Amino acid sequence: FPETRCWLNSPKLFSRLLAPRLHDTHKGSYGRIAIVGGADGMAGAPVLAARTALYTGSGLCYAVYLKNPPVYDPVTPELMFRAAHQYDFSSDVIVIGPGLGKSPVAREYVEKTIESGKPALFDADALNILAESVELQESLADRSPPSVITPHPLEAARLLGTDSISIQSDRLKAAMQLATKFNAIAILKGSGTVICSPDGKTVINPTGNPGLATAGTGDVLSGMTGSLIAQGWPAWEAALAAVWLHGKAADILEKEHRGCIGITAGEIAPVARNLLNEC
Ligand code: NPW
Ligand code: AMP
Ligand code: MG
Repeated sequence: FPETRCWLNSPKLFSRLLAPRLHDTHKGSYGRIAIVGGADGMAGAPVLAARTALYTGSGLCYAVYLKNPPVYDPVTPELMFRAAHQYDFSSDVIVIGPGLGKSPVAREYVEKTIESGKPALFDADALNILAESVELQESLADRSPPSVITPHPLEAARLLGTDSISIQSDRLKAAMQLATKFNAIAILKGSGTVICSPDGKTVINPTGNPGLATAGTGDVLSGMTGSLIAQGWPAWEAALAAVWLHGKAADILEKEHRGCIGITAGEIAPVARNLLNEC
């Protein structure tokens, strides 16, 4: 891996990509993002992702549910909720997977996302659905707009038809295989997240801590990555920056709480907001 970089200097990356907001500007200038997911029992996952998108600067954030969308989120009433049949794929970026489930209608929305012509991020159950369909895998590999996939080691194992021990035994190789097979930026999550592009760029992220080993942190990462893409960042830079920012926010929370026990996923986005504003 000649191009592997074992560290990132993302604040520099941010200052290059985060243009100061003009005074004469409006929400339409900062992108529209849709998060598709939220099957029964996992209604919180799209909310975590969509709140994160809001906190990291997206102009308009939609959470799209296959059925029974919540009426509103009392903590962030800025979010807009849609039932899937009301969603027309016109957002600037689609994040699909947080709490999506694996129903036939979930599969249909993964297929529609692949065919949407929009930058798209596939996470969680969208990856599990892809793992079970060679047809969907081929259409993902054939699409032209940027794709990002964000598997944890078990999801990566399902995608590559192996087990998580093999994935963990050579994480760089696994990330490269994922990026090549799916023609997507692959974010192989876990301690030392590996980010790989289909053209062979590979980076290992230095931020983050075991406090992130808790429910919903992956859903937050998918919202954060999608949010930067919705705001016009190139997908590669968005992936690098979001992974760095997500881990750095957790490192700040670890200091604040005097340890990494009990960090909750919902705390990450407000800290990431402060980091972005400081850049
Ligand atoms: P083990 O236990 O080691 O064999 P699943 P999920 C492994 C939604 N959520 N290193 C580990 O396997 C998601 O969005 C909803 C090594 C672990 O047990 C999905 O749609 C929430 N191994 C859905 O739930 C909050 C690792 O993977 C197994 C690893 C299911 O997603 C929670 C879990 O994988 C959740 O986000 C690592 N770093 N990380 C909500 N509030 O609505 C993971 N593993 O079985 O695919 O389940 O990831 O929980
Ligand atoms: P998920 O399993 O999809 O909820 O994603 C978990 C998130 O937490 C990913 O961004 C992982 O990289 C991160 N994470 C989990 N465990 C650790 C760890 N021990 N060190 C650093 N990051 C972690
Ligand atoms: Mg996850």
